[in-house]
Amino acid sequence: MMWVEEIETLPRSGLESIQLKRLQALVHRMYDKVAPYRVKMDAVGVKPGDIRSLADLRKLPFTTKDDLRDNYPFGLFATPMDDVIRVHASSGTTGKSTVVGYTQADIDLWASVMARCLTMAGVTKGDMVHNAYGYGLFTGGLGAHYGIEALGATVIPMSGGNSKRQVTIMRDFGSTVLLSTPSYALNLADAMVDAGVRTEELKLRVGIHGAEPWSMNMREEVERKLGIRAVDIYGLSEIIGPGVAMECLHSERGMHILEDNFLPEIIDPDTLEPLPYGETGELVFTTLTKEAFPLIRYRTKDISRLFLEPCGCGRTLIRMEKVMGRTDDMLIIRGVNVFPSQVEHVLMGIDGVEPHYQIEVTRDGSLDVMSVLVEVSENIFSDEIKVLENLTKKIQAEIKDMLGVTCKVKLVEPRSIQRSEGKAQRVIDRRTI
Ligand code: DLL
Repeated sequence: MMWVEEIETLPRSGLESIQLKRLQALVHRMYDKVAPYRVKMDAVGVKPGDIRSLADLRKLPFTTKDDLRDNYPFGLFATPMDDVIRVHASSGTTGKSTVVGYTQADIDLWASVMARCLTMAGVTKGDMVHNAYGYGLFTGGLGAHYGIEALGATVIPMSGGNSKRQVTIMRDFGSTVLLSTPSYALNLADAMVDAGVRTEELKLRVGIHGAEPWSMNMREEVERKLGIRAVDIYGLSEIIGPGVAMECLHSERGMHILEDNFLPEIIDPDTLEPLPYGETGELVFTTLTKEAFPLIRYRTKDISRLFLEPCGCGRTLIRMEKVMGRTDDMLIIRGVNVFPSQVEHVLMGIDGVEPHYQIEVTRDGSLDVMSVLVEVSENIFSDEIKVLENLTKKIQAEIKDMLGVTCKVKLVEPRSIQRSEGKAQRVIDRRTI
């Protein structure tokens, strides 16, 4: 039972009435139990009783990463520590890590949303699920693990790393489903080639990849190299971990949000005004059902779009578009806004280029210089200089065409860019401001 039909196919009105009831209870609880949030509500003069409709959500103050940092580590927890049975943490690029907590009910909720996500990808209790998300403070490994067990499938708790062994186990145990970051999936594809294992020797059917942005072209690479169908999964520690939204096998684009638990909004990151469905902006979530670490209007910094068009799978849950960037990973190169995922999209559309790249930004005097390091395939690398030169020019021209920035392109040997076991590091910004 992990397709909760009565919830997932509800007409909007039915779903919204569930959301409203849960929201009202949440706001009361947060106001009573979480002092920093009460202070914020008082500052704007909102009382829990003011939330009479879902539209009243906009009256409530946002929560940001700074709020989490200011109350580090446990200051925003809404239950006594005695009731908290697990913590996770994610390390940000700067400063303190973000700490999140779970009660037993939260862990059960997490397992059930994750199991519902797996179901969207066609995973059933008959599957052998190879879980290569990192175990530990990162939410990926353990979050997926409990979901796989709740579904009744068999979990292989691999965690990341030791790719050679992963390939052997995948083959010997007959793994049918792979869970990993998209960059690590490609890493495993390389390891397969090294070990001389062909895709036909594996039983892999579907890959469930998330935790970092990946372009549609990258998806094709993963599908081709592993001989699988690859789908997107989205989540973040603050909201629960993996299991917030998931692409089903019918969705041409976008992921279903489990909005009976996670209420989404899109806002304009500058004016902070909510945007209508269909418009692109910053994704904001309110957790409707969590106990230990609920959040109201948490600004994710992820850029997406919400849309209600019906999906072939029959679910009425709203969908969010693939996250291709964050408000804080946008590079400004000589005044032009550049997202790493746009560079990836260009690269993956060019023959002879491998899906491994890094963007380095430096400053020459007062001028930003963007260099793209990209691996080329073995046969191209050993080809004549002329071929390499032409490829360099082609990449430069296509990036200029698509993004409007001139960049340096450096073709590097196969396997020379550092491989990730979890999230790939795509950008090295060496500018000092
Ligand atoms: O990455 C949770 C997760 C684990 C999701 C495994 C999916 C699979 P954090 O480490 O807190 O949590 O990082 C959350 O990663 O705000 C996004 O910027 C990014 N992210 C997560 N999933 C996707 C995705 C986990 N499918 C942050 N596409 C989020 C693009 C994603 N970015």
